[in-house]
Amino acid sequence: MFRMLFLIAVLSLIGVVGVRAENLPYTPVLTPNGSTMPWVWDKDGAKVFHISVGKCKHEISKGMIINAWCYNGQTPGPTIEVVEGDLLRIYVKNELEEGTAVHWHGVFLPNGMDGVSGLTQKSIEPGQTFKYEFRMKQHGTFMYHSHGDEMVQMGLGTMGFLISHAKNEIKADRDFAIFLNEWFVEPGTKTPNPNIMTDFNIFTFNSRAFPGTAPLVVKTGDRVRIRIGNVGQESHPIHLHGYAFKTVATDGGDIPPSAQVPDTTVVVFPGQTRTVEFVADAPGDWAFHCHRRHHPMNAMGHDTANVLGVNQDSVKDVVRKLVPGYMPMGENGMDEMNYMGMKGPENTLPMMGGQGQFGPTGMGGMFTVLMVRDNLKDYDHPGDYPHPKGTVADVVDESK
Ligand SMILES: [Cu+2]
Repeated sequence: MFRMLFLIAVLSLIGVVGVRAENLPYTPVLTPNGSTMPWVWDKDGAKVFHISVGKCKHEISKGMIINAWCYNGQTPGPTIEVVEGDLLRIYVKNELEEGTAVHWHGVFLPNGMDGVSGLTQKSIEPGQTFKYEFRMKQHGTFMYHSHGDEMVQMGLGTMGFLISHAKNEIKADRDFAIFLNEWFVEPGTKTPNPNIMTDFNIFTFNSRAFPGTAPLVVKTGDRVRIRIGNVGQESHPIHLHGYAFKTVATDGGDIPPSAQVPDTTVVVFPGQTRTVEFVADAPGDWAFHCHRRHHPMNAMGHDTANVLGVNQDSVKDVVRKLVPGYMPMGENGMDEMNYMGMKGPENTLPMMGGQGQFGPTGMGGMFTVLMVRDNLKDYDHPGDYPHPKGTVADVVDESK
């Protein structure tokens, strides 16, 4: 009996009492490197969520931990997942040292529940708990984020998904949610600088930079849905290799099939969500990344001199007298960064990282891998893709 009660308590905590996963009318959304927010039923049938806004330590990737501002100790905050028609009751406790409010981005609700400090409600002062309550009339991919001292609070990580499934949803086999963000963390320091307006140095999927981003593992033939959200400062053209997808919805609603255009890149501007779908019919390890050239990169100085094509032999000896061990770089490109293993300042990621089965990938930042495999038993990391014989580009002897 005790065991049973314990089990029910645990299941309540993860919010599946009465709605076992296999009976859900939807495929639960996966937030890679993140989590889904637990909820419980209230007596009147409302789904109850608890959010605390506070500070946390967050790992961007192995070797880099930042002082972030978080929802329930995480950035992005846990994904809130509901069904169209649900009554939501959300308690928000402010554990910061300044006021805040939580805005439910894209959601149609009573004006006083919109979560804009000063405009639609009093600010949630430190130590206070506010209750938000509204019925979810829509389905789609929405967001929640700070709407009090936004520049600082969102700049340090206070954002998350609010996903509402349609009542008669076409189930995806794999349904992923990825939040975009960019940060400026001065090399050697730990607190992101929210005052930076344009020159960011860390670019993240769900607040993780490659190689710290979890791969998206799917089975050949799976119907895949990827929901992408952005409340950052920059737009991000998110690109998938090996496939064309269709953008099926925005945070404004579903896109009619007649208006869905096949594409390989979807631009997600600040204040937007985009939901893309495709059938994973091509096995392999397919790159999924932001296509801005500096965004699948980690902490780099952008203000370095351009020495591409410049022979630095003559300056090397002069500089070495001043800076012992100085290594001229960049003459033939930056790829050598991959192989040097140079130690950067404390708490900084190498500009490029990650290892593929053929060597260093020369990637960082907003980058992960869609791993599509035949005959998977589960969705654990499937290991290297076994390329069919004769299908890998390789060196040839040109004399033959
Ligand atoms: Cu980008």
